[in-house]
Amino acid sequence: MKILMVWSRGFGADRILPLPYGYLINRIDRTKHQVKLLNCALDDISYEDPEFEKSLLDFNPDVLAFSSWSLFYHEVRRGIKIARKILPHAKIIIGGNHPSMHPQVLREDPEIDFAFKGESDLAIAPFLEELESTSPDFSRVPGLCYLKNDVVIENPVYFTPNLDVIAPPDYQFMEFDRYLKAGYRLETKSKSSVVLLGTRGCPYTCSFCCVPIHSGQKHRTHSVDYLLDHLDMLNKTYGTNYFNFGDDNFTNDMNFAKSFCRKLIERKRNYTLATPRGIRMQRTDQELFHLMKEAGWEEVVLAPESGSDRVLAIMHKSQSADTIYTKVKEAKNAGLYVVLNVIIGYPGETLEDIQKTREMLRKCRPHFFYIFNFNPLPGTPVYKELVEKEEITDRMLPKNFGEVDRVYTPASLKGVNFSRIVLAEYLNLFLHRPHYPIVFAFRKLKFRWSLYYLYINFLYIFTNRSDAAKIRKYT
Ligand code: B12
Ligand code: SF4
Repeated sequence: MKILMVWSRGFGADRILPLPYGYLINRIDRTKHQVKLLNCALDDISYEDPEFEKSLLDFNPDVLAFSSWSLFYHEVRRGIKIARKILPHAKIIIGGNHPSMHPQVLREDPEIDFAFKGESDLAIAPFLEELESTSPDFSRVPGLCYLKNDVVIENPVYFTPNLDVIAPPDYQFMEFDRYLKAGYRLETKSKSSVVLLGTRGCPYTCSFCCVPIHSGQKHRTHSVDYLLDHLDMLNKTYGTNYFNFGDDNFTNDMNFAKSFCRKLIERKRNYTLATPRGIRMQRTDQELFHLMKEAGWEEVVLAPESGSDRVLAIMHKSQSADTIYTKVKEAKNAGLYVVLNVIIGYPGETLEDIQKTREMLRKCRPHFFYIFNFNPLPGTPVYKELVEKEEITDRMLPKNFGEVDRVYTPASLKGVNFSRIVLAEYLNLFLHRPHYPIVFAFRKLKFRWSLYYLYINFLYIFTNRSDAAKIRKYT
């Protein structure tokens, strides 16, 4: 069969790699199937471009694959509609975070033939076998979703307990060298950075998060040797020396994290490590921070989410606001640069709660922080709750978390100028510790983006449009 894997332009070539396809290709027998990647992000192709149509017609695939996070589904959905018109007989399949959390896409967008839930590494080969079979039995494909009599059938997902059976992604197929040439860099000015996963899954149940469902509640780790060899392979092949662990909860198994650091120190590599998606505060201690520093971490991202215990309880964060003070101190003691992530505008949050978050940021004095808008992500517990209460529609899609317009604002915070709050906190940090944000900006070469961000916030303060929440719908 001919399979065309489509990677949407919206993912961008500067920060996000087509990791799903890098993993899936390892599981497809290429002596039997002809597989091609249509990388619209790297080649800057929009679905409306004639080049997209030409690529589809030239290759004429039997299977057309799409991958999507909810954030990017606006665009992916357009691509699917256009592709269906160009290739009426191809099977259209979709995987990734969005269909995984919201398999109802099958009913909402009937152009899609099959959707995949959870991780599909071990599902893709059996799926292709069934697709080729004269009497297919799709019920045996883990995580596969399809329509039967207008009802969405969802096969149980299989999360492999032994992550090492999953080989590192195929970087050649992902065209990693072209990414590097196109300026891909993640969290660093170094041109040779990469994102990789050392663990999958998370045992916590924060109500805004899709990870426990999408990646499973059992935290699974690769072996330390597998990971170190993965780093060395990337360093040897691509000169990569800045490694971002994109894990959801890298340090959940602290013994694993410590042993990873120790072995890396023993190997005497000069790598820089990072965990840009944040590490869970309770899954750290002073020894771990010291080991991370020695192994090559320069900064740690921690996600207290809120300085209000009331909001933390609503979020099911299983953490108290006090923890953050100790953890910031420990990380700073180890010589690490500390970045905090917080969310504002959570359902049930009041101005008083936001005030507590602001106080926490001022007292902790991290080197930098990000204040994100709350975005209800499809399929998460909080999203379902808001749909039930009819506060949002079931077809609502999130926006980029840093955008000024909000997709949802709780009744308790209607009329609040969020941009003013965000800007005030950045100004406060700047006034009290001017070197913190400046060093941060220069380390990451994101200075023009910081200026742009401040400019947008400034604009919104004076036009007072920050509470103009717009609900985006599919159509
Ligand atoms: C690592 C990571 C990143 C990396 C980039 C990863 C990359 N690919 O290069 C970085 C750190 C850059 C990043 C950034 C962001 N991220 Co992020 N990220 C992740 C994370 C942890 C893993 C994503 C990943 O690549 N996994 C590896 C691949 C192999 O797994 P996968 O995509 O799930 O694919 C598997 C299956 O889904 C399936 N599959 C996928 N596609 C397809 C297609 C077909 C046809 C088939 C059959 C199967 C299939 O098979 C794959 C193999 O098993 C996820 C959380 C998670 N656990 O999923 C969040 C996540 C995707 N990120 C998220 C967000 C919000 C962001 C940011 C906006 C954060 C921010 N506030 O700035 C930014 C946006 C980036 C930007 N535009 O600048 C959200 C998305 C929410 C949503 N529902 O849309 C997630 C889900 C986290 C969360 N807890 O909510 N992220
Ligand atoms: S927010 Fe972090 S700790 Fe909470 S469930 Fe998601 S990955 Fe786990």
